[in-house]
Amino acid sequence: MTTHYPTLLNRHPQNPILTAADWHYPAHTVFNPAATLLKDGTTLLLCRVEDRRGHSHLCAARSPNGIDQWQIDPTPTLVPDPVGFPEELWGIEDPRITYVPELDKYAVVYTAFSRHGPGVALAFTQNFRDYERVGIIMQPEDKDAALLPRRIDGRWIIIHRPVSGARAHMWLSYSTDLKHWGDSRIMMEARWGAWWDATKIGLSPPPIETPEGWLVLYHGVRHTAAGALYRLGLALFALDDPQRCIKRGSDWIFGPEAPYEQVGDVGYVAFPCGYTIGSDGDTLHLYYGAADSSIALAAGSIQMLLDWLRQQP
Ligand code: BMA
Repeated sequence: MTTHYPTLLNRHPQNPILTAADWHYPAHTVFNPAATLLKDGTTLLLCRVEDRRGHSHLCAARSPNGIDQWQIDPTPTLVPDPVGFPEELWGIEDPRITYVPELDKYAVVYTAFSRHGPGVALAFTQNFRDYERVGIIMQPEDKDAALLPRRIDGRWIIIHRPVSGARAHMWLSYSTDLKHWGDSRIMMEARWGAWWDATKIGLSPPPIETPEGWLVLYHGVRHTAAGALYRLGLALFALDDPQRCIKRGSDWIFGPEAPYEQVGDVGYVAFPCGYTIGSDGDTLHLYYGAADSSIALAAGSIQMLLDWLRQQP
């Protein structure tokens, strides 16, 4: 698409970088992956895999360069456990990974699809093979959650997205033990009317910690006569108080414009759940689900995202 708007995130020419055809066992679609860089420099994606029942589980894919040569687990990595955790009855979806230095563990926050709707669940892992489940931490309807990597003023913070009536905003909740959450506060509201992010917004990947604040990529859902359009925007929150929004961009910065984002099980969806940061400390590798069907990669500069945000009205 020709445009005079700046391109802040560049699609990788090999997109989509992963599809169900790469899997070693029957998979209908693979999308909405969480991402992290392991200590040895390997990129790990925890991919949402949907089967032909419509239920999802998570499967890890590892690559030395984050682009290709993916080693995909031969069997599902994290499968729903509806006996021990009834909230996982209809699958687990859309993970977000946060490495927590205090625990030397990765927190995986995911959507547990219960009989009563989607809620937020938490598990910890050190190796992406063995998981300790905390279980459901936010009852339905709630999703799009991620943990911040450290305590602030002694408390852990989770960002999540409960639905209230027809509207859905981003909230923050606090905990001292990572199991019991409360003191919930609105972090950022969906806009109204014609806005690209009217009515329903949600966190995309976990916030990016920068010297200027927590850089948050969030998705906005625009309902049109043709269906929903998922696009991405930016906002910055105070490092010592993530409830405080320093700046919110007006324009969306990334939307479903490539064919693989427009055509699939759910067309016109670009849905990132994870990123890695390059060795220069600035290059953002954003991993996203394309049209609820495949996995794609886009790259940008964190500094350029911050500069763009600063220039927004
Ligand atoms: C959202 C989430 C995502 C999905 C998107 C588009 O509500 O459920 O898993 O990618 O819808 O279908």
